[in-house]
Amino acid sequence: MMKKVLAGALAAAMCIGMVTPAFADDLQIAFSQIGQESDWRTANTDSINGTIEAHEGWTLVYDDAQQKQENQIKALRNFITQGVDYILFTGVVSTGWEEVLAEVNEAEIPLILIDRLPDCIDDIDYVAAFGGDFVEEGRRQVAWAGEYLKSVGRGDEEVNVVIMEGTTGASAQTGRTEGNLAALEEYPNMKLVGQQTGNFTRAEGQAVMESWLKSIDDIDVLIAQNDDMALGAIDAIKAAGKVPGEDIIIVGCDSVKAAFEAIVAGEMNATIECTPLYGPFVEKTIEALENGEEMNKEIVHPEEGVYDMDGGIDLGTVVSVAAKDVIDERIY
Ligand code: GYE
Repeated sequence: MMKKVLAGALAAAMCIGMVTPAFADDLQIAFSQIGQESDWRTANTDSINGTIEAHEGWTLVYDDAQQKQENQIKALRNFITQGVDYILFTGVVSTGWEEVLAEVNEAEIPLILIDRLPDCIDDIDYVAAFGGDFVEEGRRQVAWAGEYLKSVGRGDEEVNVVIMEGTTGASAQTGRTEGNLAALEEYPNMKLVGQQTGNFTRAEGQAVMESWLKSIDDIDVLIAQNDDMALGAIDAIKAAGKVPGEDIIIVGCDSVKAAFEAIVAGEMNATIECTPLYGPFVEKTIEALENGEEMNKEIVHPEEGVYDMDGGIDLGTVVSVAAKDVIDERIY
């Protein structure tokens, strides 16, 4: 009798929405985000947080570390104390995570690695990993410039190249730098004359370009490891009375809408795609794990394009597409 009454009360509560029907999979999903340095990062946060918040029965536990490793370590320890069900993690830099990630493992909280992967990846347990192929992105940046120069008859001309790097020690910076430098070997006409961090932000990109324009004669090509720095540099180039996209060839990375706009305006030449839209991957992964599926530890790289003024530059692994043809579809 008592059981019946309870069942009745429960059914009534469910009808009026007091109890979510999916109480069996009420999950707390924690995300330790790096900060908010770029358009890419904003889109990444929106994609992941939006997906989790929209999912029935899932609760988001979010922390923005404001670019500080110690804040990320604190956040991870808080997630453990709270007993969350999943942890999503990207590291502002790649070193120094052994201890805290071992604590996550000891607490047996499934760890999903996204974006910037930690150096200790082979020594920790994780259930899935997803992010850009940074070395390939860096290779594509330089290859685009090299192939473009060939296409306009400047393949044998000696050109001065500067590399504006992302946050020092971030896997997105070390990987892209590795790819940039390896590809430069393939284009002997491209001479590296400057290499400095702009920390993945517009403001620092502008400041670094300002100082380069004062100290280096004749910069022909700027490789900026993200679009925000390229956009900051464009402001500096204009302020110095030069024409971005013509006097200086500019290749960014990420493929955010603001970069497409700069390309369409003729002020930037190309951007290598690195998608920030991780929400669907996170959702699929957690759903699969909840269904008892085994995941493998393979690092999943999304398929990504290259966008420029006219399209048609062949980079071996990908052929570029004109930014004007895709700009309307870009949501970030
Ligand atoms: O390219 C940059 C961001 O880690 C892939 O970080 C990410 C990079 C992205 O701030 O814009």
